[in-house]
Amino acid sequence: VCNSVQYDYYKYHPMHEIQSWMAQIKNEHPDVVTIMDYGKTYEHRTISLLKIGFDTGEKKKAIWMDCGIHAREWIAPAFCQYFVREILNAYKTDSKMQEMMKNMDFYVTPVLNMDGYIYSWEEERLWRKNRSPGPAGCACNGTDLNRNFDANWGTIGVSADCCSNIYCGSHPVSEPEAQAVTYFVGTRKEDFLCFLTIHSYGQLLLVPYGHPNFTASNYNELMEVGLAAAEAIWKVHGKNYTVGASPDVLYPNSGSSRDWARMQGIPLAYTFELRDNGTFGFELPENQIQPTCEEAYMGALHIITYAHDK
Ligand code: ING
Ligand code: ZN
Repeated sequence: VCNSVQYDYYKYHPMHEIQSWMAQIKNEHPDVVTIMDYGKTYEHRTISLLKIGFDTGEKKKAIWMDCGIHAREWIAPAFCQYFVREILNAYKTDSKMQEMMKNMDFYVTPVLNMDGYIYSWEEERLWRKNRSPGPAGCACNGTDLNRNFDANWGTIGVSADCCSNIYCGSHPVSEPEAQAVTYFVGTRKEDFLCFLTIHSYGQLLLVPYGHPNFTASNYNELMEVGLAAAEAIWKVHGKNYTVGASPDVLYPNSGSSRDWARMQGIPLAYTFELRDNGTFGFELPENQIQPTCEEAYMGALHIITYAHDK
């Protein structure tokens, strides 16, 4: 048998390799994986996700996971790829994963901010935002996509200065990458049990809302499930993840995709902030990819299993 080349999950990969990896995953698992294109970046790249689940002919529930909304957080796309490999390995032997893939589809976007990710590889390692130009008269590029969603947009923890790393854009959902998620998830919002958006760094599990004046109606549930997920993470390599709403844990913000998803009625919306705590920050060494992914997988799996069984 002619086996495809082994993909190294414990290295960071440039965008074009991640795209060939997606095609390879689909070719290796044609029965459970499809690729869906659901938008364009500012620079006209096609934003794609992997849809993973058994085609049962029934209407299914869904899980959302996106990685790489911020360009420099390279461990996030690495995690999405690891997550996909793990669930595709698990279902062959694990009856629980089999059951979940019958009842739910996993929608995984390995790199949402593709333009920014490429820019971070080729021009400026610590680039965060997308690559769209600022308003007329502004010399800087880029909007913070995690301040651009229609969730108390522009009210707190943002900047109106287009040179800022937390520039929220000219209006809610002004950016094509935010539009893509808003449209895809918004038109299927009843299907989604869970919305996981993956960032680094800080070792946090953040729950809605980023705005201090609002509390999610299921805040207690979000905290209980988040704390149990943090415990599952801790059990793998002893890393502590802090759970809470961002105003309580760090600082408030508005316009995040997680808050938007919760406002759409998706009950279990979390931001993962993966390793580390600041020693290496965004430039997490490759020898930490494996342990970071192993522990985060157990955390994500806890939330997803809870969402499924509920
Ligand atoms: N952090 C997220 C950000 O958009 C966040 C989430 C918001 C954390 C507010 C803490 C407080 O800023 C990163 N690392 O992108
Ligand atoms: Zn981030």
